[in-house]
Amino acid sequence: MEQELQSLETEARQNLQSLDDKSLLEDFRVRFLGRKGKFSTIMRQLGTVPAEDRPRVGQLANSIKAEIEKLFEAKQQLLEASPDGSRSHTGPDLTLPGRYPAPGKLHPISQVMNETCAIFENLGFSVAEGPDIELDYYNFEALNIPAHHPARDMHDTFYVSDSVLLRTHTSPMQARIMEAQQPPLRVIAPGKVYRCDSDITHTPMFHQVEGFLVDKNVSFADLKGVLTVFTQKMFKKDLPLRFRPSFFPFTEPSAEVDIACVMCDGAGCRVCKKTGWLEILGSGMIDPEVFKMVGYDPEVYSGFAFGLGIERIAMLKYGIDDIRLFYENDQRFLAQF
Ligand code: 2NL
Repeated sequence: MEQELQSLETEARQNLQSLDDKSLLEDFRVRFLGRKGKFSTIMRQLGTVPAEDRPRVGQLANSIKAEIEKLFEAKQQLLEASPDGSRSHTGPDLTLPGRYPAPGKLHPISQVMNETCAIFENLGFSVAEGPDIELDYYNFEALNIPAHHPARDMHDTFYVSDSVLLRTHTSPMQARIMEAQQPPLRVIAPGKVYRCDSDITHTPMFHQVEGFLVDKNVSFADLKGVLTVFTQKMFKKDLPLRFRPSFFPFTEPSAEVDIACVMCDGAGCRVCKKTGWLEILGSGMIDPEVFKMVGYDPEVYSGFAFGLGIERIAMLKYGIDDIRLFYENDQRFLAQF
């Protein structure tokens, strides 16, 4: 009888395992656990078991009945839980394709920033980073923008106190370097800059790379050469360039640099406002007043400097018309780079 009980458990277990339809549950219950079912049938023989074995066999019978009931209830719950009540999902579906972990990558601004720095590093420039929170002195005074100079209005400065501010450009780093080191110097300063301004072409924080070169006999031709190499490496090889006279307080003469429109190749379109040209950076020969401020003799040394906005370069390079897309962290946008 003990053997019969053991094999009943095995049989019940196998039956339940292959049972995959709710409507068959009741049938199972009647066949195994019902009054005229298999378990009751075996139990009817208990009277024939010798009296001294009866307690042991009775105990075994109880535990086997409990086990079958437990398995039955578990199965019942599983089938009730499955949506169509017809299939049991007892494990992962190994025939489904796997899910790949999405690999992380650099933000498009970081990519363009790294690319910009790499181009200048290949031209012999070293990279210097400075503080985002700057002294008014390095952000303005040392760059020939004294208090009440009209150029200050254009910078929409965030002030921390009267003499401390969030840098509005990365030039303060350049002033710090010139103050601390003697020419010849070739340095770029990449980093975040801040201006109180926000619309489709301005964010309150954006990225700049500024560069300068100081030595004896540096001319505007050197500036043109370096910036031509940069724009052609960043965009494409035979890209026409235009140097347009401009004004910055820290350079004289100054020029804004345009490239032939990358959308229409200079034919004129919506992006270049029918001019065929896109402005990509500002530049010039460092003003003798800046040299005097950092203690260089403008009769001995000359140099050029330039500043470019990374977001602007990235927008032109990838044809993006709203700068705010860079800072919304929408995966559908970021995954494209
Ligand atoms: C622009 C214009 C420019 C500079 C930045 C500079 C730095 C020193 C001395 C002289 Cl220390 N100049 N930087 C010069 C000309 C233009 O940036 O439109 N940037 C986005």
